[in-house]
Amino acid sequence: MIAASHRVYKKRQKKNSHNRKDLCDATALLHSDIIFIRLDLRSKNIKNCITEMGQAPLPKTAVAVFSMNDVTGKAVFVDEENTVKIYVRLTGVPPGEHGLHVHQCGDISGEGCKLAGSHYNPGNKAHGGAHGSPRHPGDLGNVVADKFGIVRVDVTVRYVSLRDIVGRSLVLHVGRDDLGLGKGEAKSESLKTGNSGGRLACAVIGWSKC
Ligand SMILES: [Cu+2]
Ligand SMILES: [Zn+2]
Repeated sequence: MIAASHRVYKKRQKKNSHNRKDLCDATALLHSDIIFIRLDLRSKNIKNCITEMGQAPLPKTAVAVFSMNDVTGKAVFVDEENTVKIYVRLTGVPPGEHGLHVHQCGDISGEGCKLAGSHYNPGNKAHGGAHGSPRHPGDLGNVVADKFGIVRVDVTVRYVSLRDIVGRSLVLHVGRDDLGLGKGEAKSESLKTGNSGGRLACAVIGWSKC
């Protein structure tokens, strides 16, 4: 099989023409009946663009599967236009309200989910609920377990995408989240964590329906 190579285009960039930075060399390779065009791209942006085009689109759904301290079930995250819908379905949860947050890290090993880190809070804002401002993008408010220990709650949050939270963790707390509204001595911690107490169970958020 014979291959022939011809340099068909070569133009040095002009000092006052930044467009030409990106396409400095092009080489056509004649291989059997196929012509391959090789471009030496010198712009990082164009390289990144082509790299992204070559990747499969990200899934629109993620899941956090719980199996810890009698808490089992899952939360399903669905990416929609500018919002993420979260369908929380759990059993084995002590009756009552429990704070629910996306935490910074996806490490759920060790005692009490501590390696999950703090609330996902890239903008360094004060803690809040699932809606309004201020809030951490990881703040999902409270979920309620009924007398049978079943949680069946749907939460919709804005200003966060699955790309931001996959690989992090979802943490269910022992107590109720005060949503940043704590007063007096409770105020300081309220603005950080919502005073929702220890971590009852946690699960890694991962892509699903891939
Ligand atoms: Cu939390
Ligand atoms: Zn928070």
